[in-house]
Amino acid sequence: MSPTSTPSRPKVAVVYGSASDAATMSKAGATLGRFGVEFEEAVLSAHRAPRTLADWVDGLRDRGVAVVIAGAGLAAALPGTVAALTTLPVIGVPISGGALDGMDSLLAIAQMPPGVAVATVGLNNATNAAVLAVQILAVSDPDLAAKLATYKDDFEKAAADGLARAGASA
Ligand code: RP5
Repeated sequence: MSPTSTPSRPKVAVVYGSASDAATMSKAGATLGRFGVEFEEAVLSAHRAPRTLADWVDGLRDRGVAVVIAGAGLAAALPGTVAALTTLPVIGVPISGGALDGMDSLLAIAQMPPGVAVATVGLNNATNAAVLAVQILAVSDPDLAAKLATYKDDFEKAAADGLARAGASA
């Protein structure tokens, strides 16, 4: 299958192996959107369409993409294959389902051979993949770094508010 969405200047590419992964991977897009990070999205299987995938990876830098988020289930070759084909950082999202319910994809994505790196997040955790992508971009983008600081502060505020409410009701 070919790319499903291409904005003018995407900073992140979100790719997944099947349309059946779309709901899980939509959390990546939602989080990138929250930070105002443009992204492109594609459905491409490393096993079913390897040549189309390689062509797509070849064009990433020219489109301005700096980070790839790749999600797949079962014998999840997609993140590792993308990492083999590019020097851009690749974040892998193992997706649950099938007879082994994600243990297969978790190990396939995490257990990369030395020299070909994939940063693997937890099962179905496309949100964290997006947060990590934003953190990578924020190394050279002070505005994004400020947004990340606010994002993390909000966790502290929520915890403090919870304690205050618990104290008030005691
Ligand atoms: C993987 O196989 C995909 O990433 C998906 O998680 C899984 C099942 O794909 P479908 O049979 O639903 O297309 O390659």
